[in-house]
Amino acid sequence: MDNQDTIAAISTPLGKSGIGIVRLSGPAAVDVVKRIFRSPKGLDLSEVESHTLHYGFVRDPDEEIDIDEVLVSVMNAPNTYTREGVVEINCHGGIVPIRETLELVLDHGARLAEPGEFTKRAFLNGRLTLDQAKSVRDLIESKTRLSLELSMDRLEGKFSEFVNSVREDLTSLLAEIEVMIDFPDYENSVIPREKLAEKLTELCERIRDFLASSKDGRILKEGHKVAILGQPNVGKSTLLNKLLKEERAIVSSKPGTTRDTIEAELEVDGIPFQITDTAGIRKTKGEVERKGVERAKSQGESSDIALFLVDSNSGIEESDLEIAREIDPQKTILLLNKVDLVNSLSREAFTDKIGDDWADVIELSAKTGQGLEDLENKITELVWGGEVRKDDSLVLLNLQEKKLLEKAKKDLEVAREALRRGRSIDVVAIDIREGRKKLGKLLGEDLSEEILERVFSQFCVGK
Ligand SMILES: Nc1nc2c(ncn2[C@@H]2O[C@H](COP(=O)(O)OP(=O)(O)OP(=O)(O)O)[C@@H](O)[C@H]2O)c(=O)[nH]1
Ligand SMILES: [Mg+2]
Repeated sequence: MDNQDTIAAISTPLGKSGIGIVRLSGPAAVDVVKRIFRSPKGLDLSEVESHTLHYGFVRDPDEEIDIDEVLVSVMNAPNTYTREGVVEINCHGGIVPIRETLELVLDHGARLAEPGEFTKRAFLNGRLTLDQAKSVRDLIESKTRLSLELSMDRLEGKFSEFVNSVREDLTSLLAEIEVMIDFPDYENSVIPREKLAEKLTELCERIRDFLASSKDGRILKEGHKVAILGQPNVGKSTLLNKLLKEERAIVSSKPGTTRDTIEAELEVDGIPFQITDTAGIRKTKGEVERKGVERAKSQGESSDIALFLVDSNSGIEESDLEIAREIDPQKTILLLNKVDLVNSLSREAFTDKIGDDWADVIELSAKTGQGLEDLENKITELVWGGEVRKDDSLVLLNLQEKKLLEKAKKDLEVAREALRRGRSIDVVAIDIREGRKKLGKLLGEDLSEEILERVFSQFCVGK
């Protein structure tokens, strides 16, 4: 790996804000920036104290024109993200000057960074474990505050900490086993087989609990599924639009307006949701409509939370009862919609007929927004009250890591089984070593260059 060159990239997304950072890392970072920086005070960037911020202009030295008014931060090795010299140029003038600034540093000695190369250098220079490096990716991609916090937890090493501690335990267990293998006659060296099996069981349980907590982490990142269900024309699409605060779905007084499901992302109190508006469910004749209705039903089944709308003006109808039979009341909020209309019936008129063991019953007007806050509160309450809590051990696991952890657990289970069946200790040791190796892999040990490339190329350029 040649880390002698200096890399550069735009390290902020090119959004509308017009503020962006061009970041450089490598031994020549300061020298490169010096060539294109003009300080009104005549400041020399190679003389300044590390980790300080300096005002000035990015200047094209050939054309002798100022490109942008900037703040430059200088961070000398090794106390930086990559452990190399890092300079960040904070541009203010919009996308064009940011691009021009990047081009200038590339013309004056820096090379364009590959995707994820900053993080890769941090990893290779021992600044981050592989796990932490991947967290940076999650951090970049995480959509809401809460999952951001979870990424932060992981960045602080909760995941590595856990894998490390299990691996340490396996290491000492193996050390004892090796003694048993090498000195079978030395009595003091023999650990009772039950004790070994017990220890393996304990480790398997720890991995299992950890995997369970990471499942919640996954949900938090992807969002809980919320399905809006109900007869045609009860106001499902109106509710979707109200929750999203935008006109996503078509609303009309004609029943059967929504023909297929509409999905959208929603954030309530920092929790991400994946919300689905469905076609109204009723007995149908048309083939197209029937398909939509079937999908609506299956949405109801696969969702974490269902919002079941009925029209508070028309009372409970046969189709409502039919839907009610299809869904789990525990995860369903019954919404008596259109309460803004004068003819809306009493709450009891509904619960008498359709039962009241719903997670909640809320009187709502999707049109005016009345009851909407109650609904949002209830949705978050269902999340917090249920299996998803922000727990210390929550981490974000990607699928590959989860699989590897599961396989390590499997190895330990096989070893325990071999112990039970009275197999020789040499055989038992093989699976324990195998499990330990997989945990090592999770920590970024014995990873081939090829795998590393793949992990890091998933990062955005500039990270
Ligand atoms: N007064 C009143 N009208 C509403 C309310 N919610 C929806 N409506 C009206 O009811 C009609 C149907 O609304 P939609 O949101 O299209 O109903 P939907 O359930 O999506 O209907 P389909 O897609 O056909 O299944 C529209 O005319 C809405 O303006 C409400 O809370 N109060
Ligand atoms: Mg609709």
